[in-house]
Amino acid sequence: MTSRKQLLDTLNPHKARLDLKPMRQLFAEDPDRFERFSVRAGDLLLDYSKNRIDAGAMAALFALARQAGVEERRAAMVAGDHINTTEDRAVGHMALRHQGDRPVRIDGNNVMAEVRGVLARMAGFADAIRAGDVRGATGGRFTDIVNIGIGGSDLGPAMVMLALEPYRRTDLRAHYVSNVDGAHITDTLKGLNPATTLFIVASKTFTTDETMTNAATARAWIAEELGEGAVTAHFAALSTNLGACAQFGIAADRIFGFWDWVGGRYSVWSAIGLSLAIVLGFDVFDAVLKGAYEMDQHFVTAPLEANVPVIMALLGVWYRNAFGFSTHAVLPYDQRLSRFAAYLQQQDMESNGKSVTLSGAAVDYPTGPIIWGEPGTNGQHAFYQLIHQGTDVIPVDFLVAARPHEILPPHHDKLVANVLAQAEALMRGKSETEVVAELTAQGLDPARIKALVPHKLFPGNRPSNVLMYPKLTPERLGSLIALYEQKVFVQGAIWDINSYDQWGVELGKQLAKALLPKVEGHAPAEGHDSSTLGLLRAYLAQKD
Ligand code: G6Q
Repeated sequence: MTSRKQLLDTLNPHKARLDLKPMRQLFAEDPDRFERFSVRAGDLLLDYSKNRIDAGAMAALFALARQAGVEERRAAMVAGDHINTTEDRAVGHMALRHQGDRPVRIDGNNVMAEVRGVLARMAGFADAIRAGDVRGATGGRFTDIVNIGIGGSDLGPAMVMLALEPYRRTDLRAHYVSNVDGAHITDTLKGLNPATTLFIVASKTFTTDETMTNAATARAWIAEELGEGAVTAHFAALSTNLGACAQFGIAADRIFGFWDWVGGRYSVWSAIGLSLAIVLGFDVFDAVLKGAYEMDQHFVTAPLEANVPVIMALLGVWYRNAFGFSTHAVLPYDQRLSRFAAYLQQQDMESNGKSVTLSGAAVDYPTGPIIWGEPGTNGQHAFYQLIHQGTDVIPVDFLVAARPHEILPPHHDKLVANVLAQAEALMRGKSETEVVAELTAQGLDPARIKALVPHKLFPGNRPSNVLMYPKLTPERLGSLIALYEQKVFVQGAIWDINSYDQWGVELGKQLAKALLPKVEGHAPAEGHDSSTLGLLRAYLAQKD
């Protein structure tokens, strides 16, 4: 049987060929390069022509996907098989946004009635808050919704809330408290009126220490300000652990459940989206689900050669495995996607930051890259220097909407000119001849030109994708998120890893639990390495 490593090595001759031909030359030789290497999913356009690829390289990548069994694994996910083998679970988040009457089976049961039941309860609760039918204990209309959660129970709704600001009802505000650092909840509660604040405790397990600590602080705040009897009116919960919710004091009709086949970082489509349904409106939340469903349909039906998530995944594998590039930047020219890269960091790095295969063998090839990014144009004035002239090559995804929400010329045209310029600059670079001509035209003397040339050269040949969508609507945002989810799925399938567990977060949690009594000063400072003990003693000497 061909090993994964051998399959990935089939890319090497293609890389060797393309090493001799920079993109500038590829563009010069082929006037149809944009048509050849761009693809659409509905009204979302992916231009991937500014990559170090040719038809032969793409054919090799599609062949790799087929040989690695991407289509079979996709079918297994759709069928509800337990592809999350280490946790023995199905990967069912597509059911959460499924539209239409076709049943979706997980463990033999059609889950759609349950999924839609929770969505209907979320809609009812959200509508009642928006209408002022559900109010605080003292009769005040809710104005502030504080979601307390972390990781998958925070990043998705927090990112979407920022992205869909134009859809927010102006008399409702959402806040997201995640960090166990007391600064986070303190700064959030500052200025909030307890009488008009609703807390949503978002925790699949309802045991996560950060969330439980913040929830207890919020609970104490309500009890102190409005009395213990007010707690029930000011709390709701999103969880699979109904017993623990009840114990906390949350009323049964304020608990919105989901299922173990929904991974935390894939849960924005579930009850975890309640803050969105309240502050943006359920119709907006529902439109996000519909957009994601459209992308799912594209992903499961389009041939690999025309499949946007598959192509983006394969380009990622190309750079990670054939070229050895270790990071990937996501740079939205869309200010409201300011937390999109942070969201994708979890989605991608928690999913594909793995170094053993499904069968537990050590991988002998690189897997998930480091994902990072900030919105353009801000990044241009910060870290783009390294992307253009640094010693690492960083493949980039640029995202941009054709139409803004604001009619505010000339802002949007300037934004678009910048994103097109960055992609063009990365691809073409600036040659020595061009630099010399430019400096000569500026009237510089030859000695000065000679000294400056090496500093002003741009190597170019640096890859980027451009994703262009008509407007950042709820539907398109849903499609974009689902696109990246499916990209991560395809890469996980090619790397033969489990994208749906996250054992790597466990060790730190265990050690923190063991250290807490020592940090609190209730247990002797012993049993650790000299560094940990040195820091512990330094802390104990300084703590109040
Ligand atoms: C995501 C992870 C993780 C999880 C948080 C919060 O895939 O599992 O980020 O979402 O640890 O967990 P709870 O929702 O259980 O509090």
